[in-house]
Amino acid sequence: MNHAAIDTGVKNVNKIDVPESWKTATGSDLTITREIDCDRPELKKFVEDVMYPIAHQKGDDLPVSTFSSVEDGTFPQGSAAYEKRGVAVNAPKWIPENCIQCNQCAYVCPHAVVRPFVLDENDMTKAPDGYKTMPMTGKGCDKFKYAINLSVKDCYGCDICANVCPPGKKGKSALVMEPLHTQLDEQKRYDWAFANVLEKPEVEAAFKKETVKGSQFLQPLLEFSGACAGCGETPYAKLITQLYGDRMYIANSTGCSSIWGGNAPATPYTVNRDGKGPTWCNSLFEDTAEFGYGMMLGVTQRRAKVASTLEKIASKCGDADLVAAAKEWLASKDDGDGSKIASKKLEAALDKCKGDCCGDDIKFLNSNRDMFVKKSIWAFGGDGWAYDIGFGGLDHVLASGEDINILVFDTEVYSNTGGQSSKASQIGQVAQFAAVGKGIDKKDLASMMIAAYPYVYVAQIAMGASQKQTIDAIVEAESYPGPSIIIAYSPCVAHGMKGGLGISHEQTKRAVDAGYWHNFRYDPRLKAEGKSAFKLDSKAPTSSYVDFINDETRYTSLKVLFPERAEQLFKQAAKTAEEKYKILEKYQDMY
Ligand SMILES: Cc1ncc(C[n+]2csc(CCOP(=O)(O)OP(=O)(O)O)c2C)c(N)n1
Ligand code: SF4
Ligand code: SF4
Ligand code: SF4
Repeated sequence: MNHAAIDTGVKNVNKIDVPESWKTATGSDLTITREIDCDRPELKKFVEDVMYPIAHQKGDDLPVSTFSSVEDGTFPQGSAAYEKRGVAVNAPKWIPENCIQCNQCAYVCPHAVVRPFVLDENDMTKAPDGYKTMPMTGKGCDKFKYAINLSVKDCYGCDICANVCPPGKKGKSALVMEPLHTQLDEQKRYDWAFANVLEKPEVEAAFKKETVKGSQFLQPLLEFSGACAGCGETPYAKLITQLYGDRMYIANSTGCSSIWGGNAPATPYTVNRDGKGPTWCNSLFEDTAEFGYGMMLGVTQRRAKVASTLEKIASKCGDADLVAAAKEWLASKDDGDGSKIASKKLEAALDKCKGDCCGDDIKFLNSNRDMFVKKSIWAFGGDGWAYDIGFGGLDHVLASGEDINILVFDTEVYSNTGGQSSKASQIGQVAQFAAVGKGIDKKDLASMMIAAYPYVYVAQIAMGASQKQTIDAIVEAESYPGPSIIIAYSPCVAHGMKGGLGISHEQTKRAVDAGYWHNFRYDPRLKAEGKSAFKLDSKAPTSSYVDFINDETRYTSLKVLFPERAEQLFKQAAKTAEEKYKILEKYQDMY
């Protein structure tokens, strides 16, 4: 087939005359002095002075003095929003009359391009021309209008949102892909909504933020990354930032997630209206869990000092308001949302306090306000990190019993370096260093952790198979006051899905239906309640394992090169998966 394509190409070469003037063409002046409209001075300076020149291949010309505000390597968050690459061929168009307001499009978009907005009457009077809305559904929300807006210049045209959008009213989809140039006006509408439409408390009351729909009314604090179109890693990270991004620390392993997460000079992690967003850093490929552990220890020590100072204040301070605020903070300091409310009150009391009786303590508290809100500490990385190179550290950190969350993007290969086999690769899978198909089974990291450490929260998730189980696991892991690990099935270009990554959610569902991947959760808290700690979320397989893998070139390429070995390995893989499901069923009684 490839030879025929090449031959056809050669036969159909057409001569195109280019203008004479091109012979003497000179480069245009790429010394960029483009001004951006941005109310964050540090970001404006960075984008104009650093990001744009680098993006225009002028980085080498920048004098050292340009970096005077970022000499320690800290880049301001949110610069990716100023790239506006406009690379999609087709971008989605929203058709309100078919929309059922499920928010799934926003949930799955790998690039955070799709957002639902909720408008009140006042917003509506200011909406720009052509702004489309529909009456909002939901308890207490009938006074609002609902809109889906798209930052189309950041879209990659992956199709995932349109494929996931359910056939709504009249059986028609509410998102259709149209040529990008026909959708560019939508950018103005998105920008207007982003800047002007505020969150509505009634919406949060009607739709809990820990649900698929409710989570999508929250601002993603990871947006417009440069991951491949349709990347299966980013939607998990985006969702976590929607839930916890304003109080989150991320230690990121080297791999795709450190590249789409921090592809200098642009930074896709961003901040909310209060200037709060994830603190993110990449150390090395091999030490991410330890790096996150260090972040956790630093935060724990600093917060412990804040707590002991407030205990002192609560017992001896003469400012009654401050004493009340200190007591409230001490009671809720370990509760994410509760600590936010208590911290606001504490800051207000500190603003009013003159420090007459507890001067040094007040000074200390004022200089440690960033520690008031409880932090959500995460280590992110791929399977190459978690299963192989960083496993020793990951094991050590989970064994510590400390409150830290680990998210593994399981693409079943080292994606960022071209697809080398890892211990997460499956039997029969072709990858670099497994050119004849991997001969042995995938390492069962989740079972190892469950068996070794009864006090660790462990989950396997696959967003395409269950959006609900994904968010449930994330919420449980984050709220568990001990170590947690979530292993997330992440479709990747390296899988060679025959329909492309646009169908990755359907394909992931097939992976679970065929027993290729299993979703489950092990929550130590349930044991304490006298229940089984292990919940097998995947049903028994209902379709053929081999049919599923036959739709991905990481497997079918083995059939082309080594058909007999392929047949033998695929059979072995299917049998192993079947046995694995039976073992998982037993876990429900064992744990
Ligand atoms: C010690 C070390 N070895 C090798 C590398 C090169 N390297 C960078 S990322 C990477 C692969 C990462 O794979 P994985 O952890 O699975 O993450 P993914 O890219 O799949 O998200 C490798 C081998 C490195 N940075 N450090
Ligand atoms: S096509 Fe892909 S990148 Fe574009 S909005 Fe839809 S899901 Fe997002
Ligand atoms: S997925 Fe489709 S139906 Fe659901 S909110 Fe998005 S556009 Fe509307
Ligand atoms: S190579 Fe795979 S994991 Fe990496 S950005 Fe692309 S799709 Fe995502």
